[in-house]
Amino acid sequence: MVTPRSIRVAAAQLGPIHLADSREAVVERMLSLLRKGAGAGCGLVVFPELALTTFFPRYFMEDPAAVDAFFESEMPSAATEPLFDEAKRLGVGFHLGYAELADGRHFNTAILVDGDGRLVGKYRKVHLPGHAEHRPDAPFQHLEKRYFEVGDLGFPVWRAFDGIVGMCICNDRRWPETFRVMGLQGVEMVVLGYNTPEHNIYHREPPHRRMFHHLLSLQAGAYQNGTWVVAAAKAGSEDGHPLIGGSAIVAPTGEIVAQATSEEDEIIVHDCGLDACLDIKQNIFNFDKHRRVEHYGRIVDQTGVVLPED
Ligand code: CDT
Repeated sequence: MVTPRSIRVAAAQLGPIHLADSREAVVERMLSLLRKGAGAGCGLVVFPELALTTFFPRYFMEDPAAVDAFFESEMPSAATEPLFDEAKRLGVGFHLGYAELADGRHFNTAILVDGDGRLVGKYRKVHLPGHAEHRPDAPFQHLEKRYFEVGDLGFPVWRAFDGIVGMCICNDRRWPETFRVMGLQGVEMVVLGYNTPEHNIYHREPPHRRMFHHLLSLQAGAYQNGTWVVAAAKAGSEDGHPLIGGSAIVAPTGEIVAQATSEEDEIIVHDCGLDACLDIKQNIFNFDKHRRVEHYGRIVDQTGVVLPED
């Protein structure tokens, strides 16, 4: 008899982290969420993007040392070692986003660690939103293009947790290409963290629309690739700068099966049956049968829009 494959997973939302909060204090909060996840029987706990500090790309900094203070040059670092140790002791895997300084290069990075404490994989954010130049007139900055290089690892997936797992980070979730590249490798669960400001610096829009687009992106990515999606927010007001909550677990049908209700530290849990991916993968989105790559050339040959001739 074939046993059904299933991962009980927690999205571990973090409430606000202020500039004055130490890494050690944040890791204490993460340990509490990790233990809650383990107590609920989870095999995997998903933490947010840049989980160890405030969302620092909102600040313009000229001093490279001030920027580097937000980065980790080793992982585990002294501050995060307790998280690795406790996860291994509990037999729980985790996903963690952090700012990575690697041989002088800066990336917005996430890792996946299994229940034995083994590093399964590393992902570096590809779609960096925002701008590189200081915008003194804006109410806050979004300087990811200044502080990070574009990720150089692509969108790999890994065999882990009895399934096929991939990662992306925040803005990546808005791009169908992100999910499709992993879908083409048979991904069954995409885990991701995000810091999404409640206000759009480019044009006015109500906060409910920010939430709508966040959920729309997760749900579309899940359904169109027949995969679970587990998304963990850093939420709430960081030194007066609000971030949306809405951490969610989405089924391969595109339906939301669990959603955070607060903008504080909170876990949401779901049993994700991996064979639930099969109906979508083998039918409506059976890539092998139905994709028409001969008509998709523009997706990789062209970056911006090319308008038709007048
Ligand atoms: N962290 C991150 O990628 N945030 C972006 C904000 C976009 S507005 C510049 C997001 O897509 O949620």
